[in-house]
Amino acid sequence: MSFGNRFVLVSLFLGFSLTRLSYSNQVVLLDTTSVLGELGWKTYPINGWDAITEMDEQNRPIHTFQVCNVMEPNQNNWLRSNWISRQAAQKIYVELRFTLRDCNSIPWVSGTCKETFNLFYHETDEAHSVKFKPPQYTKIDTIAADESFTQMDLGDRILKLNTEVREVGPMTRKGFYLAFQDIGACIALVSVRIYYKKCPFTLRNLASFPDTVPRVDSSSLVEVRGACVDHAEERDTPKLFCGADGDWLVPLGRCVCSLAYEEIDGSCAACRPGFYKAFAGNTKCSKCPPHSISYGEGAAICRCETGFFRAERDPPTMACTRPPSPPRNLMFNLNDTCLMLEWSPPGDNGGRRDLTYNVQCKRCGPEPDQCHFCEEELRFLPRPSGLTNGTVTVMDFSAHANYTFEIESLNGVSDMSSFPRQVAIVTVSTDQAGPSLVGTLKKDWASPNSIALSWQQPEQTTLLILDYEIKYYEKEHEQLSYSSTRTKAPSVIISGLIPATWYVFCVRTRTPAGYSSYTPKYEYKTTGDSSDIASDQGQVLVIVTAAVGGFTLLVILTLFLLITGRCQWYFKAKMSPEEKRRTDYQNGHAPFPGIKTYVDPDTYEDPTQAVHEFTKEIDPSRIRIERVIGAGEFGEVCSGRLRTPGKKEIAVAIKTLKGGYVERQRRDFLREASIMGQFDHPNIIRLEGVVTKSRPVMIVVEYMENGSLDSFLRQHDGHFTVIQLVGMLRGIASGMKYLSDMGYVHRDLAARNILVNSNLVCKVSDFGLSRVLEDDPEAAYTTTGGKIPIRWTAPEAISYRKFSSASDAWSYGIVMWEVMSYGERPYWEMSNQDVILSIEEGYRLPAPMGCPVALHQLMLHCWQKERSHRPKFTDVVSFLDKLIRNPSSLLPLVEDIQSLAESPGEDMDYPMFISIGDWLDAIKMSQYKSNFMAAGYNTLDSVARMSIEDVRRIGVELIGHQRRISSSVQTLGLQLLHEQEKGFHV
Ligand code: ACK
Repeated sequence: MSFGNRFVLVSLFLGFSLTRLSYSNQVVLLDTTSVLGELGWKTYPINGWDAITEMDEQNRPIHTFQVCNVMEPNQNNWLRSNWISRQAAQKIYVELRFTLRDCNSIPWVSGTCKETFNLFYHETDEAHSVKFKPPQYTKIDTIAADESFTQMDLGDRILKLNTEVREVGPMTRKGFYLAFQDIGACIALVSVRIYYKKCPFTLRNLASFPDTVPRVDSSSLVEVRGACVDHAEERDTPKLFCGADGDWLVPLGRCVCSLAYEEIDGSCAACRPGFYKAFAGNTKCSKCPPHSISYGEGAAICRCETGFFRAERDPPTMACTRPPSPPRNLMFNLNDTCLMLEWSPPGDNGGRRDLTYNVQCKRCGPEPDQCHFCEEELRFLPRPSGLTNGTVTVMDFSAHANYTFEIESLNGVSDMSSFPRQVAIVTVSTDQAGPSLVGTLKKDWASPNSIALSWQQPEQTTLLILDYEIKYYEKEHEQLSYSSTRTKAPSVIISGLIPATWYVFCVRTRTPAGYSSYTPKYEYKTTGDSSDIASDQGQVLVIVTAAVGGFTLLVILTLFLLITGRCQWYFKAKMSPEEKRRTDYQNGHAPFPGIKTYVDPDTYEDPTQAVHEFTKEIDPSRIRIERVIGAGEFGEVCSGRLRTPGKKEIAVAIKTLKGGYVERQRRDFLREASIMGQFDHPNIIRLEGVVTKSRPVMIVVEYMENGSLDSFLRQHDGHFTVIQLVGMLRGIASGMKYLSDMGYVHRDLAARNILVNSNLVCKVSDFGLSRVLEDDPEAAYTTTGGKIPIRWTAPEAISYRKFSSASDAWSYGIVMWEVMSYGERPYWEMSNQDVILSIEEGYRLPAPMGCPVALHQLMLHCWQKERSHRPKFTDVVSFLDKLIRNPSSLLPLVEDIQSLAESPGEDMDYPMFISIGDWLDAIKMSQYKSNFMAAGYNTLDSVARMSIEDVRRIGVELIGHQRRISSSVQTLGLQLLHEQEKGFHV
């Protein structure tokens, strides 16, 4: 018995709605509800499944398959689909919609009625002519109804439609068949839908991701790389992962809109006119900056308006700018040695901050067409171009010339404008500025390590020649360093040169009106080879030996003068035997407890670290350089002003490091600042800060109006009271006490290294040199190879470089002598070797004229051979304090005491001579007695005036002998001269 027709009627009657939702992540391989024609499925046997096609309300066919052979046992009815292409599917889903009759609701069917059916599939590559062979089919599942229905339900019009979905896979063949096996149920298969899942095409983060089929293994994801949409570019690789259910998971990376495009609704659109976008990114297009415009769509940069420019490094976001107007208020200030040009910034800086100035110089003859450019001839400080402040100092200009200076303001777009540049112009005549030149240089003689040069005095000079400055340097190292020395005579002997080396020499005159230009360069290569350095030391010994004779002469001569009662200024100093032995501290090892200790910058692995630690970096815009006041070893020393926010502007001295330095020079230059920066005392020159982050590198210190103590005293000879002088000495001692308490040894204490301010306060300066004394013009090489300012240095420091606060105390004694003699040169013109020998012999500088006994006693105390016997600076300070408190203690003068001496010749240790013969014997040059006689030299007075030329002329041919005699003659001559200046006569 078949119930088939009843089912059909019922199904149509109930009018199932088979409308389906479409899922974007499903690819449908078959949907029986959407097949318009015949399905063509096969049934076995013929009387099993019934294919019934009806039309729905929209006249679309509804394909159903029904079977209901519930009354007969052993049912085996098959329904087989057509071949279905797998397409890209790896796993397929079969969705069945069906109704199933409850067996209990059918009478007399118990035992034969079933409530399930079976679902099978068979994979095959062949699409046609495949015979149905049930054993080839693989069972997918037994399908039961979640809900079956009864006859009563039908009466009540309740029909229960079941939906079951089964997964099948992995599929490997091109296609497959589905088969439904009925074993005696009452079923109506209303629809079959077969699909597979995919992750559908999507756009995320401006990248597109294609349709992607997930893996069969539901636990692993498919990684998919996205492609940037049009006008977008990758930032981090855009990625998505396709999950088994066709969902996109874990978005990574992104694309961004390219330049000239911005994101609008998930895609990249071109910037509108008047807008631009210079960089790829997630930003919007911006309005064009001032003085620029974009006409079309999609601008990456806006074009500058006419007359405006963008410098190469200007960002596109910056406004377009233009060249500045010329500087204003150009003025000059001409003094003895330098010309200062000063101007105000331009009225219009063109909209930029990178304003600089260039100076162009033209020197013109009487005719206008006789002009030439002259930057090369002059020295500009800080430089002729790229100036950032409205000032430049010009040096080395010639007197009696007309210079025209053009100052041009520039900024980063000046080179781009084709308009002629505007400049500020000033014409300067140097008629009154400087003295005339000296003539060319001439070599008199030379040795491997020295040279004698001479030159003509300038002819028509109305100005007094103060001295000549000789500048020289190794030709190879022109840019690195040079040395200079001064002389009053138009000749010089320069020693300490390196054998077999090219040197360059030039000279200029100094007058009260300033310097002349330098002479043309004179180049000379020293003779010998490097081994001559050793023999050079041999020569020093020869000179020493020779000097012994010279010194002996000096001593004898002195004693002679003492006997005659006319010499008051050179005597053997007596040392107090009662001096207590001082230890330790005088060896320079033990800084005062509780006081900050000096840290040697050389102990830093990185010396710039010391600079950072002990100095303040100054922004160069706070410094105004006003004029050059001198030449330091590393570059010019200038005076100027320093502005500090919230403080009063102060006067400063600025030491500059000249261009072309090597790293070692920069380090040595800044070393002084690292030292000075550690000190804080009213008698130590105060460091304001350094400029290391821009050029030129500078050290800025407090300004000392009266400059160096030695020249200051020379200029004011006899002007001060003893108390004023003692006040100065007290200040220096106090500064030195502070240094020694900190454990710092100065090594180059001398009046030239003391600076004086407008209140006569003296401050110790020049700290760079405690390690190298290379740059002190007074420093000379010793036989042990070091360079030492012999006249100021304690014997133990000269002989074995034992520098300590006690050796500083010796130097302090010399400074006392310099002060009390108003800047006289210690040991006058005696040679360094003679100084060494005379000290060794126990002789000490005599008291200068008008020197209180107490002060000379203190000097002698400082010059004790045994360094531990010398006073500490703390003793010096309290001693001087006592003198200042009790001025009457300063009344007794040394000359008064000496005039009371009964017998000045008592302590004579040396034979006395007054003849040329005795003198020549003393210096072991007796063989030349007849030469002197024959040439008419028969008094010491006449010998004292001899030049080395004269010595040569009388027939002394050996260079060594010429030197020995000259050196002794020089000593003799200077002593006699000194004697005469003081009103004594030999
Ligand atoms: O003798 P002066 O006038 O004093 O010439 C030298 C010149 O610079 C080269 O060193 C002067 N000088 C150095 N430092 C200062 C300073 N802090 N204040 C004023 N002048 C200085 C020195």
